[in-house]
Amino acid sequence: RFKAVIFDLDGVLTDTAHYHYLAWKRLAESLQLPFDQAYNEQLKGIDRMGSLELILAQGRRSYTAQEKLALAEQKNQHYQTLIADMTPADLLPGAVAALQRVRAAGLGIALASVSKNAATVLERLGITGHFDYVVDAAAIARGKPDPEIFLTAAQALGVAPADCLGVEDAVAGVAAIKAAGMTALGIGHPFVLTRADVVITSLADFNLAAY
Ligand code: G16
Ligand code: MG
Repeated sequence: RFKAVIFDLDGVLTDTAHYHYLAWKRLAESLQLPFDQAYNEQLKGIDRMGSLELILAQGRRSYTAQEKLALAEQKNQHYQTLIADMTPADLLPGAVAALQRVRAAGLGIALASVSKNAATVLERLGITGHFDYVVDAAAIARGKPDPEIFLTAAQALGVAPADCLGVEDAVAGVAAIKAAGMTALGIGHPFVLTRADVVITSLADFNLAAY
């Protein structure tokens, strides 16, 4: 019943969500700010500057715009060091099979990641060729939970939002899919992704006909 599937990257196709966590943790520790996995849940799918604001909000002092840019750049350097050694072995179980099944069913495939490193990660994973369209994060004005990134992907594929299945591991991402008027497939836990239409543990359980 769908005409296209729009995938998130981090935490769906590969576990860069963990690398983002490690990079933010290193930055938070250098600033002596509290940061743990639970707080990190709120950051998933949130863009770089938005994530930084959430981390800095844990402390008392205020930072100038210039300081914030420098801190975001530090985090990005930690992150780029972590992703430098990624290979196709870093694809999550079922990721390539899911992309192949969507393709075999004749549906369009797009990537909706707010990460400015997404193209690099796709290359390292060797899956760039699976996508009809990859949204340029730099061209997106409003990050998740705003629907803009998913709507941009649907428009580029020439498909109505109602005919799209969005796949997300983040609370903000699921909210963006629903705000776009699409069906949301959550990857993770139903207690966390309460707004998803269906939740599966990983793409290893992906069954297009069931959604
Ligand atoms: C991802 C991550 C976020 C990260 C964002 C920006 O979004 O989930 O944690 O803050 O990218 O990444 P970068 O700093 O590389 O631009 P998504 O949409 O892929 O889940
Ligand atoms: Mg994600």
